[in-house]
Amino acid sequence: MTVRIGVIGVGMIGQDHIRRCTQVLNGCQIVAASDINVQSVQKVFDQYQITGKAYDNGHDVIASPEVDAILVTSSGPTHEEYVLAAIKAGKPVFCEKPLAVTAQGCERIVKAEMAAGKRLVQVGFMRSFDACYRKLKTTLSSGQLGEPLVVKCVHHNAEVGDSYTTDMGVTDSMVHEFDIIRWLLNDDYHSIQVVSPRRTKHAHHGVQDPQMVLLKTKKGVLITIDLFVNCQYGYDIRCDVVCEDGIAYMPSPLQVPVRTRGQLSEHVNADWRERFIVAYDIELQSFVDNAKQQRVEGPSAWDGFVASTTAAAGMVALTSGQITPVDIPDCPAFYRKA
Ligand code: NAD
Ligand code: ISE
Repeated sequence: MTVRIGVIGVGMIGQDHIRRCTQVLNGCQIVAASDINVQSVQKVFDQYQITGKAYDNGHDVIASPEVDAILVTSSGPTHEEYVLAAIKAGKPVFCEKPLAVTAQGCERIVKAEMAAGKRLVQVGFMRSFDACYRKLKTTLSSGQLGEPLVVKCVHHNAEVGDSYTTDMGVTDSMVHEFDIIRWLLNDDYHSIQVVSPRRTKHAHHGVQDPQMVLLKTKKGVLITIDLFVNCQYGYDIRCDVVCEDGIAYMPSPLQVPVRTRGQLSEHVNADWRERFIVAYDIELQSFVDNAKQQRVEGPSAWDGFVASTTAAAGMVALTSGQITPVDIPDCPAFYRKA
């Protein structure tokens, strides 16, 4: 069976996912797509020689009887509406992060999915599909380094566009760390603080960049996130875990360090597309394979809710500069993993 996919939003990641569904993955076909700028849909269809229906409204994609499963890749504030509509239509939906831009929006999705009685939502947190994070988790789980004490994360983008705001540092970029560190440590957050250093001259007017976040987990692990979204030199994601009996450093994706002409150098990825290319392939192939079996796995609406709740506390902390509690309710049995 081929899973017939409808895509909502054909911006940067929407196009990249259309490329992978068309040229990389097995068992799926793009049959429809929408964007508020409908001409861009036809352009993407032409680029990948797709014969599909172009709509100017995401609800038409969801309602189409030709569409089995939905990819929501439009801008963050539009996600909630489309994910709720997909749940109502009973169609599996892969939604790029953030699941919704508010914790309340994520909670509405969680409630709608539980009322539907089965998982329909996978959130586009791709890092748990990345080989480097998986190796790090295997090392930590082996117990050879003792208990984790401190996690040092780096999240650097070369640059961001004009529409990027200070808040997005927390709600759009650091949500990846909020999700992956919970997954890595099997722990939940207790508090968050955001510290704002001197601003870079490269930030667009008014944007606080860099930002430094300190999170504490319920077990007392301290996490630092060094976010710098206009670092200029490339896309750099790092994660070092200081444990009782040693330190685990997340490896880099396969790179060959080179010594030549008096220099030692190593390629730095240009952007998230390059750094996580394989992880995106695996997460979407898994969505497609599961959709064939009428099921959904991977990062859940609950994971999306926890990340956005942590981001909401981060927003309070950003304004106050104070250590702010992160209040996450108990995970419902519906989402508890075996
Ligand atoms: P983008 O601005 O390039 O694309 C967004 C697209 O959505 C645009 O084409 C816009 O016209 C369209 N759009 C806006 N409102 C719409 C609506 N109501 N219906 C249909 N289309 C609509 O942004 P992007 O970088 O592609 O990001 C899109 C989403 O993907 C964001 O939520 C972002 O956080 C997420 N993202 C995730 C990753 C990742 O690493 N997982 C990377 C990049 C972006
Ligand atoms: C972007 O939206 C992503 O999700 C990237 O993975 C992240 O690194 C970047 O900071 C975000 O803006």
